[in-house]
Amino acid sequence: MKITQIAGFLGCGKTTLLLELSRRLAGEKERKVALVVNEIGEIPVDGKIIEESGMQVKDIGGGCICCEVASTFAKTLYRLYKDFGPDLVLVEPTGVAVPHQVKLAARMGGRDAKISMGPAIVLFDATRSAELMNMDMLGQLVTTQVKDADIIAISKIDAVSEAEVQDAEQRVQQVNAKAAVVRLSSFTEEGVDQLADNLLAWKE
Ligand SMILES: Nc1nc2c(ncn2[C@@H]2O[C@H](COP(=O)(O)OP(=O)(O)OP(=O)(O)O)[C@@H](O)[C@H]2O)c(=O)[nH]1
Ligand SMILES: [Mg+2]
Repeated sequence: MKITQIAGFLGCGKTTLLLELSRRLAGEKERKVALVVNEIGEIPVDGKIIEESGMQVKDIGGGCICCEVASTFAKTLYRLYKDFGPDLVLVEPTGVAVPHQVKLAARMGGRDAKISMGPAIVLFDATRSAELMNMDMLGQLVTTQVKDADIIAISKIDAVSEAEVQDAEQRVQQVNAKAAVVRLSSFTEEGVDQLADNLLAWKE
C-alpha cells in the first residue's frame, strides 16, 4: 500500500486533481485505490458516487491530519490497510498542512513493511504565483510546502500565459531545486498522466 499526498495551498486544485488521478489509477491502471480527504473543499467529494466505482473514501474532520488529528489519520490508514487492502491511498490534506508533517503522521500508521510512502505532490497555483509565497503570515507556509515537495505541479496552466507558467516554475525552483516540476491542468488533463506514472513508479 503506497500513500501519496496531494498537497498545496487553499484552492490550488487538489480535489480536482485527486478525482482525475483516482479515476485513471482505478480505471485504466487497474489499481485498487482509497482516498482520504481532510476537509470538504469547494468541490465536494461525493464519497458515495466514488465508492460505487470500487474505491473507498474516508473523510477525516475535526482538525488537521498533520497535527490535531494525526493519530486519527494514522489509525484510518492502518484500518484501510487491514480492511480494504488498497494498492494506493491518495490523501488530500488541508490547504494549510505541512507535507513533511503529513508524511510523519502517515508513517505512524504504517510501520508495516507493506506500507510505503509515495511522493508528496505539491500544487502551486499558476494563477496566483506572484502572491503565494509573499502573502502575510501564510507566505512562509507556502514556501515550506514547496520545499517539502517531491514533485511540484504548477496547476491551472490552462488559465495563464506561457510567461506566467515560466514565472511560476522559476519561483518554485528557487525554493526547491531538487523536486521534479510538472505542468498541470486538470481541466485539459495536461500533466495528469505524467503525475499518475510518476506516482506509480515512485520508490522511497
Ligand atoms: N482553470 C483551472 N481551474 C481549476 C483547475 N483545477 C481546479 N480548478 C478550480 O480551482 C478551484 C479550486 O479547486 P479545488 O480542486 O477545489 O481546489 P482545492 O485545492 O481542493 O481547494 P481546497 O480543498 O478548498 O483547498 C475550483 O473552482 C476549480 O474548478 C484547473 O486545472 N484549471
Ligand atoms: Mg479540496
